[in-house]
Amino acid sequence: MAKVSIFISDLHLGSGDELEDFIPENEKAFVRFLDQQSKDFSDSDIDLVILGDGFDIWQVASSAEKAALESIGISISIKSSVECARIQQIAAAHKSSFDAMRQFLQTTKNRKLHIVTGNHDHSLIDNNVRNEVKRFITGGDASLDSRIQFTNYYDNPELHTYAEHGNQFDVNNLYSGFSSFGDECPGYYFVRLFWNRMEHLEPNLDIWFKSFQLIWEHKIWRLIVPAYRFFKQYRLDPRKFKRIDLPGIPYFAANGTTFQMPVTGETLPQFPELLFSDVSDHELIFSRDIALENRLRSIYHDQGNVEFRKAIDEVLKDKFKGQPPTVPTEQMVITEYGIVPDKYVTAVAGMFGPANEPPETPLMRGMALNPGSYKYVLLGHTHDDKQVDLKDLGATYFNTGAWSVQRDAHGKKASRLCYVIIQKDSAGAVAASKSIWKG
Ligand SMILES: [Mn+2]
Repeated sequence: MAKVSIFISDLHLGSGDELEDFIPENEKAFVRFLDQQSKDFSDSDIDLVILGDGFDIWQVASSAEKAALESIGISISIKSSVECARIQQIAAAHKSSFDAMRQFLQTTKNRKLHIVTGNHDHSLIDNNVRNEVKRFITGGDASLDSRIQFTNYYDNPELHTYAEHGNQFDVNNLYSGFSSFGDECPGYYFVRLFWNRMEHLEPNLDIWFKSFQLIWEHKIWRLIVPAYRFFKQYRLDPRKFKRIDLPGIPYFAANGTTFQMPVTGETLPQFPELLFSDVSDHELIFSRDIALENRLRSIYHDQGNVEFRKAIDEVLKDKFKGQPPTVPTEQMVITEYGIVPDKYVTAVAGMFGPANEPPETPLMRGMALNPGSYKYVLLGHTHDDKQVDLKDLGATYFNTGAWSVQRDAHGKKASRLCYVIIQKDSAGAVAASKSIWKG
């Protein structure tokens, strides 16, 4: 029988409130997508793989948490019962998706659903949380129980394919013990203490990687002071947890003492150090990134942005203890152009090596992928779909992008509903393709 694996990732099903990223138009497209795959591959064995962040448990938050005046008012402990209740909220908001997954499985017995653990749904490590997800997908049809599998990676030597979510190659979302429930990564605390409160103020800040670009483009100046305040609270929160920060720079050292908190992470694109680190520079006011510095200088001196200027002046006054520097009017010359290599491509290349040996890149599977045996490696997580041929290794890296809402540089909806299909025909030939679902 012909075999096929269908990969999608990063749906980010939420509780249907203002933090929701799986918007109704994407959900309708998902239902139609499953129906079409069901028909297209009616005679095949199908593995449907949700490659991480299928559920956005991090972004299921109570009204009190979203509107909290102080970060300390937001619980950061992970409890199985609370995580299960969050799954119930997600299932209630996305009945059509759960029904569609059930129908997909019920059509023939030759279908499995593999739910790979990501970072936003890392609590899927816990059996109670898994059972809760399973309960809503099966809808009581016990014959489906064994065909829903939870896993930290998808390994299918027959299709020469290996896949995992990819957050372990992103230092802001890296888990020191991925398999243990409750041991959260820096991104978790950032989302619960900072990000959920920002998105509560402006629901259109859907994708936090690009959110500050959106603020500059859309002139959402009312977010500047809350961003500064929330981030400062998050950094100074006395509880012990791993934080996102700029490497090597202590943040808001209290009373002149060095702040002893575990610090990790890397610069977030378009996030100016003025708001997000303790850098106090009289020349580079906003950022050490010259392009961003120039951009924000010109916004500051543009007469049309009085509100931006007022917000920045307030932040500068607080940060420089009442003696704020003057924001220069001239633009700085950009002298260095660096091409940043894609760290995920580097990570994938490092997964390969002699069979049964640990590779350079620690992957969920443990042992290296033997070149020749493995031809396709898939990751999600970045929300940026990609196909890169690793010619030396005779392999291809796919990124499955995202099914949650995405926005372009101008803030317009620009979702790319990416899926990857890897199939083996009845003659034994394996082929892979990446597509964007338009239906
Ligand atoms: Mn992720």
